[in-house]
Amino acid sequence: MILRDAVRVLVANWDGSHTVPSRRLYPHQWSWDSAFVAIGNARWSPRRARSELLSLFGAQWPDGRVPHIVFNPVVPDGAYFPGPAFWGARAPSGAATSGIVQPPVHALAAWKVHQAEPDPAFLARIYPKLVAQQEFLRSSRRSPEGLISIVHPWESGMDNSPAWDLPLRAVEPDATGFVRRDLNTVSADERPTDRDYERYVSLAAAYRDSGYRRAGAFEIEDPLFNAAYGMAETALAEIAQVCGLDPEPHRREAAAVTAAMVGHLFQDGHFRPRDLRTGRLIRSGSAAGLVPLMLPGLPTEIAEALIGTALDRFSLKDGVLPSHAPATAEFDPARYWRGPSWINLTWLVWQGLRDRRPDLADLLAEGMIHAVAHSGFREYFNPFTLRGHGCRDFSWSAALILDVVAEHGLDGLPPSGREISQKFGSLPEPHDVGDHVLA
Ligand code: 9WN
Repeated sequence: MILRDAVRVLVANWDGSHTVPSRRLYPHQWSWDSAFVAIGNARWSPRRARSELLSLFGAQWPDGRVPHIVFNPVVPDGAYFPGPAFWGARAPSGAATSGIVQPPVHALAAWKVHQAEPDPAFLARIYPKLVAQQEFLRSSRRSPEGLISIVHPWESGMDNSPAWDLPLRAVEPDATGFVRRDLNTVSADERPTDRDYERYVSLAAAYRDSGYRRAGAFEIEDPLFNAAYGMAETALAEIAQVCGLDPEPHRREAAAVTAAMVGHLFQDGHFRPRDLRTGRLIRSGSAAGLVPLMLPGLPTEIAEALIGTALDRFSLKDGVLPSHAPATAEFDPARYWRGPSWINLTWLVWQGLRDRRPDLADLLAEGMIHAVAHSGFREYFNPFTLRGHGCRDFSWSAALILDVVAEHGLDGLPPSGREISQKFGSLPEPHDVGDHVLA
């Protein structure tokens, strides 16, 4: 049932060569969404998975950047804000795109697609594009400490994280009266505030006006983004080997960024973002700080400290990962990236736990399956009640569940899974819970 429904969502969101994250809320192609979708599609249609990645990289810029949105020309400009007219950018392919990026999880996706159905020709085709993506980040975004920076909260993928509250205060809001489209689909109390949007728009406009070259008031070294960059090098080493190329430069780069993260971002049992404007670490409770668990070269004592943090501050034993530590003042269980559980973030941490702590990885796998069984393929979930929030039929929630089930199984959940069921078993069925999503 879950598997069939997941495939149904992915088929409904398929646009001929790629998948939209959500028909109404996000009706174009998004960068890291496509990587997650490819990972899931690899489990039932490797052909679609390859097409998903190749279509995204078809809109790669000459400098190697992979834009965070590739706009579908047949979707009206007003369907999403900010649309193509705002960004004013085009890839050499002719596609209208945004000019910012998202976490580079694509090399990992390409490697997983190949593992699901070996296809050296696909790897040979995508490898140079993936390398160019990394080179853009190295040449345009790397600090002397060896860490990659982001220039907009949208680049983090966790746009409305409380971690960005402080750095965003330095951004002058744009009050020119643009029209938000997201509130046509999702209730305002589950989305960023208007003030947040005014700052997002002002920052994006300033970056656009510099020809997409100069960072504005927001410049951050984010642990999730850097972990994705390091994982990409690890995956590129595997891909290079299949392509008969030298994997060593990729291994060295993965080791270097891992060491830089440990040296500069690790503090008090957690990886923190660093604000390049102040030079200070941001003491936030974002679950982004757990994602470096994915890095195979992370020293054991650091990984153990991180797992301790996940257990103490994120209650990982409950099998559900909140996007922000529940004990913090800014935690909100229903608002976009400020506390709800997201399947992609949980999946990334699950990847990092599978070898290190299979018992905890199993709990997270069961928690993800339980969330979608309870509330459907929603965009995010209340981490205590599993009530669904944001849009419905969200592509990466469906796709990554296919990957989790393929690895973990579905039936015969061990006792920990039954405990989760007992905990949430008395809640009403998904469609009776009075969702905040407008019809
Ligand atoms: C802005 C598509 C994207 C995700 C992001 C998520 C959200 C966009 C928005 O949706 O961001 O890029 O309009 O809110 O934060 O991670 O890629 O699903």
